Amino acid sequence: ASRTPLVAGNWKMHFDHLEATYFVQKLAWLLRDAHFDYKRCEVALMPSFTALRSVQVLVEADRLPIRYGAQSVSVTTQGAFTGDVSADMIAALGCRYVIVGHSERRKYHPEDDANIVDQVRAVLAAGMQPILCVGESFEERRQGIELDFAVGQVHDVTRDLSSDQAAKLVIAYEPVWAIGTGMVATPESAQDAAKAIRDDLAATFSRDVADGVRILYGGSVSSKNAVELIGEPDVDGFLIGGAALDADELAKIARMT
Ligand code: G2H
Repeated sequence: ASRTPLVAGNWKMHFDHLEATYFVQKLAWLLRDAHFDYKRCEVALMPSFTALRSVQVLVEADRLPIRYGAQSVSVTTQGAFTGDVSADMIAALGCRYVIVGHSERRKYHPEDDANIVDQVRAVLAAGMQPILCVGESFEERRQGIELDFAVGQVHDVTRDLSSDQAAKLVIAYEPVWAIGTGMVATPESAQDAAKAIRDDLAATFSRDVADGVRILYGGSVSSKNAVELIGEPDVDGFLIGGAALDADELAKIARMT
């Protein structure tokens, strides 16, 4: 399948708008210096809400081929929801992606499956692409049910979508035990999960849809493990936390992908 890989930096709650613009300039410079081909591999950053407008201004002014997006979204379009940000507001900032259902959101905020489906719908309705995060905790892995668990999390969302909607998804397989821990999944287990997710998409929709959806690996990705992981046929890139806070490291990973 001809899927363009995606390297996406999830900055979580790091970088104010000035740090964010400094980072984007540095990353763009590093990649330009390395003659990086953005058509071969897409690069995206997920800043905090407060930095999105500054990133947009910089990207548009310098015509940078770097994409960006948000880390979560409200399920409602507007109204009395103090502190929430709508999909239309995010789309108005030129965002292409929104991370949905990251394990940290599932843990610290009341984001259950129904809420996550609604976020996916909100993102799609606003013309953006959700990066849907799934993945088992250590407990499910210990029980040997990690594949069923991750596939189940995907299925809970996709069963309510049309084929056209599913085709716009990006899925990030992020085993919770690997997030921010330095413990990375083996290439084989990342491949097993990505393949199981893709097979489920094929069964729910079609082989065509399944072959077009990018499935990323996330969890302690660094320039030390990226090459092996991207060698797997169903791993189409990365969602990167810690290593995406260092422009040199992120540029390195993008060049390897
Ligand atoms: C997983 C990942 C980014 P890290 O949360 O989504 O973070 O690379 O720091 O494990």
